[in-house]
Amino acid sequence: MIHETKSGKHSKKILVLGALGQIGSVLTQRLCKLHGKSNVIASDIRKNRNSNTDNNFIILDATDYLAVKEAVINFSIDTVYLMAAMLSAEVEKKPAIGWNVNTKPLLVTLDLAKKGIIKQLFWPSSIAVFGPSTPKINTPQLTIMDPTTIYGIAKLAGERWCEYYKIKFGIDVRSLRYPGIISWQSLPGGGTTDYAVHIFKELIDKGAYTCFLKSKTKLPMMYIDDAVRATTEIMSAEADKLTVNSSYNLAAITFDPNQLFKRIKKFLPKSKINYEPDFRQEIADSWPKTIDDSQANKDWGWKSNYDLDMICEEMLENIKI
Ligand code: AKB
Repeated sequence: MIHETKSGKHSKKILVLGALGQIGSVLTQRLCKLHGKSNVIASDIRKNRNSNTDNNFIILDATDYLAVKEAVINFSIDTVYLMAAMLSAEVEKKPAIGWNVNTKPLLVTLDLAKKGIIKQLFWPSSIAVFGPSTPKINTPQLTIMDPTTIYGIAKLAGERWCEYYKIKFGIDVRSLRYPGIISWQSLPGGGTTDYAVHIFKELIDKGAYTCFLKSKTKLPMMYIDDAVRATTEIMSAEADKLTVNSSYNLAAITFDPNQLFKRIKKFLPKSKINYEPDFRQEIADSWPKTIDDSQANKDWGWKSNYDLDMICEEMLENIKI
């Protein structure tokens, strides 16, 4: 259902599933600004102690078909951002739960979209869809995909489901392959790229950080503001401009732990780091180092804004987590 705003413009009625997560929390705030607070329903499986739930917040299990359907109908939702997820390292520890969390809500929402109950759907994919045989530098949009994590396998399967439903049933589902996301609003949990957030907090609090990846492990990364803007931009792009039916490559910057540490040290000169790589090293080694996102640029004008210095400044200024 389309809703009339005060300005007379038609507004979307949005449900965010997983609204308290690393991306979901910032995205929800942005959607409230863009579409009006009353048009955004934030939901998550539980309330967090520190989370900002002053939006219209409901407890909702994204894997529960009937509960999601009921929420969509009761709140006259037309657009769903499905941000509920478990990240790579956590899923390796709990593969069955991780598989369920990362695949079931997508099937739930795709089915509701097929039935015309949801009109537009966003679903996040990841650079984890790539694997050891994928070209690591400037990884193309379409290339070898042989993920070696359950998380990556779930994301790749999800991309295929999105493409299938889009082609077969004409549903409007849009998706991005997020790189590692750097944010100060909430601590990420269970990801392989999370060191790039934890390092800030630890160096501020303790002046020292033990990194779980090797110093020269380059990975594609992105600041939260870029990630959220990419998400809202792809959702407002004209449908006939979108040539990728699965999920778009998305890129901003690439760095390794040593390069990030050196930049932070400029601001916090007494900082120290040491390296104790664990099982996450193997995951990181299987992922690309740089991503070719030229298709996103061509189709809907994507361009990142934040370089490493800008990210460091924003993180050090804002970090309270
Ligand atoms: C993770 O590290 O698992 C995520 C991702 C790259 O999808 N940040």
